[in-house]
Amino acid sequence: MIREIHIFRDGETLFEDIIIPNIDLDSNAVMMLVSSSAKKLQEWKIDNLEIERYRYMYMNSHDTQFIVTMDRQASIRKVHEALMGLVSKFMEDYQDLLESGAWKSTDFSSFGSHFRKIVGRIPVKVCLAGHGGTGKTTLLELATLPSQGPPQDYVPTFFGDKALLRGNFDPYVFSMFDLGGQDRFVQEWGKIIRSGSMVVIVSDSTKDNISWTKRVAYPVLRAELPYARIIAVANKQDLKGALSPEEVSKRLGVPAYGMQANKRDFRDRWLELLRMLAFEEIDFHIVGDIEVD
Ligand SMILES: Nc1nc2c(ncn2[C@@H]2O[C@H](COP(=O)(O)OP(=O)(O)OP(=O)(O)O)[C@@H](O)[C@H]2O)c(=O)[nH]1
Ligand SMILES: [Mg+2]
Repeated sequence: MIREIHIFRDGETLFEDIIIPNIDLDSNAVMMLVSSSAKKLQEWKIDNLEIERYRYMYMNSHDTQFIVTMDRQASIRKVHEALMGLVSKFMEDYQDLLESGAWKSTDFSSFGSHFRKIVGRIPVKVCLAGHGGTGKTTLLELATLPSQGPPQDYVPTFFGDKALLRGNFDPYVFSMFDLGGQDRFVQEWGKIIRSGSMVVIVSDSTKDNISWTKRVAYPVLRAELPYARIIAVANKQDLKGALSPEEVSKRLGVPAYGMQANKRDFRDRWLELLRMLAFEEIDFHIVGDIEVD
């Protein structure tokens, strides 16, 4: 997922668009560092710098530095292509201005719509993980097949499934990866979840399921997606004896949100949870930082 773009020339900011603010790092200091390194790059060469859970991908063209901030975990190849596309478009529109010196008094804000359009072309990968029968496919269909209503029967997912989800997430579009949670499929997760930006761990809010999640699911997620964002869904809140979301949170070491995925009424809540996770407006964790007893 691409989070920000900054374009600099002669130490001045020509354009910037911050879709999700970075609350962890001193962005000005990072931009100073990265832009000074970008200045030394040959025309059309791309390099990148990783810091914590972020990746700064940068390029230099016509003495102008382009820096895209992305999730460290997301696909480098796709963002690489996006950056090339962005710089080509920028040069198409503004190369003459840059060469004439008129750039100092130019308003580059109309570049924002191109930027956001290109951001929307890379679906943000969201992984639904959890044991068999906890409600992952129910959640997928609750989100992506609104007219049909969530499934009431349990049909185990083989390997995994995926579907595109558009919603109130502009400029982002989500690619929802629904993993097969039966034990024999968990060994396949590593391949399926690669370059995921966000993980939703689905629990049926029972003690047994939570211990399975910690023992079986966490090691795979840690190995493959250490920098991804994660929340938990404490599903099946309607069942007698279901642990409360607070209790599920505490035991899983990840903020958990209550859900009843088999009820249509919960669709808005589910979509809003995904939106808030994407824009970092709710409490979440980073996979590699999960602490469990
Ligand atoms: N009572 C109750 N049942 C639910 C809830 N959410 C889902 N279910 C049911 O639980 C079962 C779960 O099925 P799936 O969503 O297919 O489970 P899954 O996690 O995809 O399982 P695998 O594909 O094997 O990993 C279905 O029968 C759902 O209707 C809920 O909140 N409450
Ligand atoms: Mg399933």
